[in-house]
Amino acid sequence: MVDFTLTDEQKALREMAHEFAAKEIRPVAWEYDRDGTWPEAVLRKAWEVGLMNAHIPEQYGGPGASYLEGALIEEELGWGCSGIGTSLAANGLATAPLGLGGGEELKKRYLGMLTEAPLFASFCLTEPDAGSDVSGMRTTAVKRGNTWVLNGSKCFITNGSYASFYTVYAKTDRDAGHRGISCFLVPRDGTVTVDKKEDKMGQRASNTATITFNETAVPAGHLIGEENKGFKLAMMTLDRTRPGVAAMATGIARAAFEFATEYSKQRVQFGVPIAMHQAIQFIIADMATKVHLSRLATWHSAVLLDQGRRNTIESSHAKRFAADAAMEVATDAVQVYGGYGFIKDYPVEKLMRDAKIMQLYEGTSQIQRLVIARETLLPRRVMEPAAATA
Ligand code: COS
Repeated sequence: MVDFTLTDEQKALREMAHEFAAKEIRPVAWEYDRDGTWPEAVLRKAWEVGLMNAHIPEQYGGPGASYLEGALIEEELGWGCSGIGTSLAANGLATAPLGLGGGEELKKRYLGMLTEAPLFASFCLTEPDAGSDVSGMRTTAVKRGNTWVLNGSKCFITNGSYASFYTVYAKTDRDAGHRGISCFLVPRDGTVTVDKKEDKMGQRASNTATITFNETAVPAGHLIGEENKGFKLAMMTLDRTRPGVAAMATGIARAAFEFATEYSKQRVQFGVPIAMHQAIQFIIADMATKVHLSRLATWHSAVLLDQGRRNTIESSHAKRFAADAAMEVATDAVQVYGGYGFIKDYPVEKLMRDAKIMQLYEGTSQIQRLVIARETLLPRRVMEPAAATA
């Protein structure tokens, strides 16, 4: 049966996330954007009300929200401010590989750490010379006795400056391409250097840093999943997190659509509100359609995970469509505002800057198309294990 009706609990969760976004995020979002500062007070409050780490299962102290529920939260946070939303969601990305492949001790300790205090973790995949091409990474991990020793640098790491631990991908067999990558849990210690906080175009409230590992040793038990199986773990992680990114993009698009709609009812040109002109009505109509379809694609990709099914193509559909739609809708919102849209005193220029990253992070729109094309032309037959909740 196909049914998009939310349960009363899901509606209440969405309402709670919306209230938080309206009362705690919106009033300060433009200030944090201007200053590019870490929104610590907001993040702490979000942690207290349970809007961080929603994905962590109950046995590790989290609420164990479903992927659909996670998407409901992320759309509201994205509506409030996607920079702050990204900071709030990044623990989900960092801990997804841990939930999928981590040993019980590791999960207890590190998932538990995030639910006991408002702490952060980061996902370390991208390198200066290995963005879309994950297999090109140069960070290495070498086994020495009972430890793994990591060396290398990761860039564009969300929450990197504030993370207490990192999930890090490294080459454990340099000559084996994607079959020579493994994933490790790396606590922050004296051998981990954090630098180069990026000065970004948008999502300026989120922290983005470079992390360097210099002879960083972790116990053998910190290997997540199997040795040399890290690439698949990364792909399975992205299957699980792209619905959340699509939800965040839907939130940006919805915010831009709402601002533009309201403005079009108030702005008078040629003697009538511009909403009376068909030129504007058609822009508003296309915005409404894009928000609606972004949400539908997002929910579908999340629900498949909740049913324990593979969602690779659906999560790429959702991420690609919602990210491109957010960019288009935010750009059109600026168009509806006319010259005022270009001015920082008005809200939509921030949304246009924020939307851009949605087409870039967690796989560019071109990478999503690549995945969609491969899944269409040459579908993988291997069934992955049922989705874990983290
Ligand atoms: N789930 C499980 N396994 C997957 C998978 C998925 N979604 N996608 C691919 N795999 C497996 C393949 O089945 C293949 O397995 P074998 O080793 O058994 O053959 C292996 O992984 C390699 O797959 P593929 O040949 O498709 O890998 P490519 O190197 O061509 O890369 C892309 C594929 C480009 C899609 C991948 O590198 C990618 O997603 N890049 C973008 C990374 C990204 O999003 N970065 C953003 C930063 S992270 S915030």
